[in-house]
Amino acid sequence: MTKQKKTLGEFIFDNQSAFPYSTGELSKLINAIRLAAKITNHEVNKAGLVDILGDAGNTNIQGENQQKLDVYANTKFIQTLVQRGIVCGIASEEEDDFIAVNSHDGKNNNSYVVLIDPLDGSSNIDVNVSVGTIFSIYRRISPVGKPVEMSDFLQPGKNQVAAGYIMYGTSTILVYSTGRGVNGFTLNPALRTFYHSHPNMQFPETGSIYSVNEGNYIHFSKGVKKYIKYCQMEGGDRPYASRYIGSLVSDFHRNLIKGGIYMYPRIGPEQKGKLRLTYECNPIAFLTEQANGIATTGAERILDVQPTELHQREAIFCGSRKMVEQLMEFIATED
Ligand code: P6P
Repeated sequence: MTKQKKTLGEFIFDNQSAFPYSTGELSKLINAIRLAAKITNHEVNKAGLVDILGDAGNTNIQGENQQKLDVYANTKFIQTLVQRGIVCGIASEEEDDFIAVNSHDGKNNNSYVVLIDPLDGSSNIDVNVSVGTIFSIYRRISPVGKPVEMSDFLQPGKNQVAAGYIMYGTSTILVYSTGRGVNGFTLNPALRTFYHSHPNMQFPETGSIYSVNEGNYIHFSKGVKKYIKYCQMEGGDRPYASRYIGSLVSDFHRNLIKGGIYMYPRIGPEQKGKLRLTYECNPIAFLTEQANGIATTGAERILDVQPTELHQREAIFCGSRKMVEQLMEFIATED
């Protein structure tokens, strides 16, 4: 008889004692994210239906005012985290400023802050492409009991205590790390339970998939252009494939399993990246390194970057170790 896979709840409980601050607060936080993921998944999966019904007088299937799904996801993740009184602050792509969360007793004894991209790639919803939620967790650095401060959210990514994503795709999977490897949990929709489907996820040391929006090619640096031509078999017989979904979580998840590199270089006149450092690049970089890959801005390790603004953008190149190292060789010689 095949051994039944552990549920996410059992996994969290079994690993709680191994975590240095095993007060159970982090476990409660991951459990809150699990619940918010189920709520969001339920709504995202009806997106097509809701859109159709939404045309009938602008109401959705429950008769509520139809909300944009990314606003819906934002609301549900914030509500779930606030109601459980387990964080002292939340930052989100959908919120201009961070949200201070005071404990019910008015003091603020919680230790963690969470940064989220509630529904990354949401523009893909209406074409039925997978989208995802990305989350990043830090211990606060301001004094416990005092109001949370911006400095709590502007920590370098290497300070993260946990990070992960939920991908709402052909199946819904929650992938996360608390600094002891990467594990994936697939939702059984009938039982509304996440099961441990992907233990100890690791990037293959190399791969043959490169993910980049080649529509921006003319804006790339010489080194990045050289690497793309290298992938396209210039002077070689490498069987590379270009795979770009336009949904970070989906491209990253595929590359994590099959091997590959995801690139969003600096583009445009201000030569900024597109992705946000604090709630996209940092959690993805944390997972990358935990899965034995490399995540860089092209100039430095993503997790070493000192954020200065909550929504600042950064370039990101992440994935299989040998592929990123090859890219870095071109950047070193050509840029
Ligand atoms: P472009 C989605 O908007 C997103 O933030 C990522 O999920 C995705 O990888 C990227 O931007 C796509 O950007 O400019 O290629 O459409």
